[in-house]
Amino acid sequence: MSIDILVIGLPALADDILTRQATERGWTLHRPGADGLAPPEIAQRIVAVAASGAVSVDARLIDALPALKVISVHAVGYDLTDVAHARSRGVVVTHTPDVLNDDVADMALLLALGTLRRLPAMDAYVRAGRWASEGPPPLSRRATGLKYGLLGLGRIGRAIAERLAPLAGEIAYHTRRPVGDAPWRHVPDLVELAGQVDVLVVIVPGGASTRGLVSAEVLDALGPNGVLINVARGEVVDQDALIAALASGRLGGAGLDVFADEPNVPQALIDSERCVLAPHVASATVQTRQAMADLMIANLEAVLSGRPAVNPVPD
Ligand code: NAP
Ligand code: 8YV
Repeated sequence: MSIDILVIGLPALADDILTRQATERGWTLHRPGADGLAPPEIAQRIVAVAASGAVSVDARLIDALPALKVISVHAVGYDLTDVAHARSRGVVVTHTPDVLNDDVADMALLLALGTLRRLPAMDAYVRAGRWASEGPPPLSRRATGLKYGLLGLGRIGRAIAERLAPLAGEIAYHTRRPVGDAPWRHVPDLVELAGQVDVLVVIVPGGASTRGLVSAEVLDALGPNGVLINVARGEVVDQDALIAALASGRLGGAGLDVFADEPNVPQALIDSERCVLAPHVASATVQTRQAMADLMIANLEAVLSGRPAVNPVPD
């Protein structure tokens, strides 16, 4: 009996890996139609969905698949999957945690150092011949010895803190609950943390509970010499407030891998010399995307074989 899987929006490498392995496993892959749903003639047979973390797996899609057993998300962030509704239908939701911690933490460090030392602007300065014609560029800012704050200290947040520890003057963090074994200072209030640090790194899940968490008030507390780094989800930051703070000089700079309406980035951010921008690539290395694809497939294999999922999303 064929096992029919709906594949939605996977990054190219993951799609290639799944396609190659499907044949060996007796899986038949299907793609959604223009309406975003499974083709009607096979919807009744779909037992699994394999989806990027960047696509919505909502109640409408789930309810159109009466035989669905598992939604395997190719991401650690599953904020675009209606987990509550899936569970109400007895559908298991899985994700791909841990294998991407190092890459995302590396990107957070890269964005912090690149923003403070204005690396993209320096690169452009040399390429434009301005060094020869104008002499040395303006001075930038030392990264070592600064006070770094983290919004979020989970799997990736800890990896970021460990990378910052050798160069930071101090590390503090804000989470809803202190992390028992963390050697860094917990600050119960985000605005208070922002007021105490030079660089604030955002690494919390997306979704309703964190939407707009980095508000105009937080950005003002971070201040005109403050730098915001976001490798979480664009929606966690009030993007209009961020643009206004940068334009008015009330915020010193921003390093952003994620945006409110991807892949659309506001021109104000593109034009800002105090921003370093990346197209949601924190996990986008060959090695990590291979590991994520392997984990996505292992989760499919486990649930479709009647075994417990490898990485079910937490309750
Ligand atoms: P995790 O291990 O679940 O950690 C999440 C952290 O966020 C925890 O410390 C949690 O602490 C904190 N948190 C959650 N809600 C909060 C709130 N309202 N206020 C303050 N802190 C809050 O997750 P992870 O593996 O580190 O991944 C984090 C997120 O990074 C993912 O969900 C995803 O959105 C994003 N991500 C982005 C990329 C990229 O390509 N840019 C790649 C991977 C992941 P408490 O629960 O105690 O508050
Ligand atoms: C990518 C991510 O968006 O893991 C996440 O939460 O945001 C990134 O790894 C994901 O890989 C897209 O499928």
